Amino acid sequence: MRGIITLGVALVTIAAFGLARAAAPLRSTTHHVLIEGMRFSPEVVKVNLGDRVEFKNADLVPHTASSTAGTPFDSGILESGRTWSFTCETEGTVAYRCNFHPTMTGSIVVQPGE
Ligand SMILES: [Cu+2]
Repeated sequence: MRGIITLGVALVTIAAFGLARAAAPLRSTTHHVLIEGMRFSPEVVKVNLGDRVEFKNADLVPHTASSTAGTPFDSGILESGRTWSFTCETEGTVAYRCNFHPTMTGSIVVQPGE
Protein backbone atom coordinates (compact mmCIF):
# COMPACT_ATOMS: atom_id res chain seq x y z
CA MET A 1 0.00 0.00 0.00
CA ARG A 2 2.74 2.38 1.00
CA GLY A 3 4.56 1.53 -2.22
CA ILE A 4 1.48 2.42 -4.26
CA ILE A 5 1.15 5.80 -2.53
CA THR A 6 4.82 6.51 -3.12
CA LEU A 7 4.43 5.58 -6.78
CA GLY A 8 1.33 7.83 -7.00
CA VAL A 9 3.23 10.79 -5.53
CA ALA A 10 6.11 10.16 -7.90
CA LEU A 11 3.79 10.11 -10.94
CA VAL A 12 2.04 13.34 -9.89
CA THR A 13 5.44 14.98 -9.38
CA ILE A 14 6.61 13.85 -12.82
CA ALA A 15 3.35 15.08 -14.40
CA ALA A 16 3.65 18.50 -12.69
CA PHE A 17 7.26 18.81 -13.80
CA GLY A 18 6.22 17.94 -17.37
CA LEU A 19 3.56 20.67 -17.36
CA ALA A 20 5.99 23.24 -15.96
CA ARG A 21 8.46 22.40 -18.71
CA ALA A 22 5.78 22.61 -21.40
CA ALA A 23 4.76 26.06 -20.12
CA ALA A 24 8.30 27.40 -20.40
CA PRO A 25 8.66 28.81 -23.92
CA LEU A 26 12.41 28.35 -24.23
CA ARG A 27 15.22 26.39 -22.72
CA SER A 28 18.15 28.64 -22.03
CA THR A 29 21.65 27.52 -22.92
CA THR A 30 24.89 29.21 -21.96
CA HIS A 31 27.47 29.58 -24.72
CA HIS A 32 31.09 30.27 -23.86
CA VAL A 33 33.38 32.69 -25.64
CA LEU A 34 36.98 32.56 -24.53
CA ILE A 35 39.10 35.67 -24.93
CA GLU A 36 42.59 34.34 -25.44
CA GLY A 37 45.61 35.30 -27.53
CA MET A 38 43.99 38.64 -28.41
CA ARG A 39 40.97 37.07 -30.04
CA PHE A 40 37.45 35.94 -29.30
CA SER A 41 36.98 32.19 -29.64
CA PRO A 42 34.79 31.17 -31.31
CA GLU A 43 34.48 34.40 -33.30
CA VAL A 44 30.91 33.62 -34.32
CA VAL A 45 28.37 32.05 -31.97
CA LYS A 46 24.91 30.98 -33.07
CA VAL A 47 22.38 31.02 -30.25
CA ASN A 48 18.64 30.85 -29.71
CA LEU A 49 16.56 33.64 -28.21
CA GLY A 50 16.91 33.59 -24.43
CA ASP A 51 20.35 31.97 -24.46
CA ARG A 52 23.26 33.44 -22.58
CA VAL A 53 26.73 34.14 -23.90
CA GLU A 54 29.46 34.14 -21.30
CA PHE A 55 32.77 35.82 -22.08
CA LYS A 56 35.87 34.83 -20.15
CA ASN A 57 39.09 36.77 -20.38
CA ALA A 58 41.92 34.23 -20.28
CA ASP A 59 44.52 36.81 -21.37
CA LEU A 60 46.77 38.71 -18.97
CA VAL A 61 45.59 42.09 -20.28
CA PRO A 62 42.11 43.61 -19.90
CA HIS A 63 39.63 43.47 -22.77
CA THR A 64 36.03 44.44 -23.39
CA ALA A 65 33.19 42.89 -25.36
CA SER A 66 31.33 45.89 -26.74
CA SER A 67 28.68 45.77 -29.45
CA THR A 68 29.12 47.88 -32.57
CA ALA A 69 25.94 46.84 -34.44
CA GLY A 70 22.69 45.24 -33.40
CA THR A 71 21.52 44.97 -29.80
CA PRO A 72 23.67 47.23 -27.63
CA PHE A 73 25.79 45.63 -24.93
CA ASP A 74 29.05 46.40 -23.20
CA SER A 75 30.94 44.25 -20.74
CA GLY A 76 32.94 47.20 -19.47
CA ILE A 77 36.56 46.47 -18.60
CA LEU A 78 37.08 42.72 -18.26
CA GLU A 79 40.20 42.20 -16.22
CA SER A 80 42.27 39.05 -16.62
CA GLY A 81 40.40 35.98 -15.40
CA ARG A 82 37.02 37.75 -15.24
CA THR A 83 33.78 36.62 -16.84
CA TRP A 84 30.78 38.58 -18.02
CA SER A 85 27.57 37.33 -19.58
CA PHE A 86 24.94 38.67 -21.89
CA THR A 87 21.41 37.29 -22.38
CA CYS A 88 20.21 37.37 -25.99
CA GLU A 89 16.69 38.79 -25.95
CA THR A 90 16.49 40.18 -29.48
CA GLU A 91 16.69 38.27 -32.75
CA GLY A 92 19.37 39.21 -35.24
CA THR A 93 23.12 39.55 -35.48
CA VAL A 94 25.15 41.51 -32.96
CA ALA A 95 28.64 42.55 -33.97
CA TYR A 96 31.07 43.37 -31.21
CA ARG A 97 34.71 44.19 -30.62
CA CYS A 98 37.17 44.92 -27.89
CA ASN A 99 37.32 48.66 -27.27
CA PHE A 100 41.03 48.46 -26.37
CA HIS A 101 41.98 46.35 -29.40
CA PRO A 102 39.54 47.15 -32.21
CA THR A 103 40.94 44.41 -34.45
CA MET A 104 39.46 41.89 -32.00
CA THR A 105 35.97 41.30 -33.32
CA GLY A 106 33.20 38.76 -33.08
CA SER A 107 29.51 38.30 -33.62
CA ILE A 108 26.51 36.64 -32.05
CA VAL A 109 23.76 35.37 -34.33
CA VAL A 110 20.50 35.20 -32.39
CA GLN A 111 17.97 32.85 -33.97
CA PRO A 112 14.30 32.52 -33.00
CA GLY A 113 14.82 28.98 -31.68
CA GLU A 114 12.12 26.32 -31.57
CU1 LIG B 1 41.17 43.64 -26.05
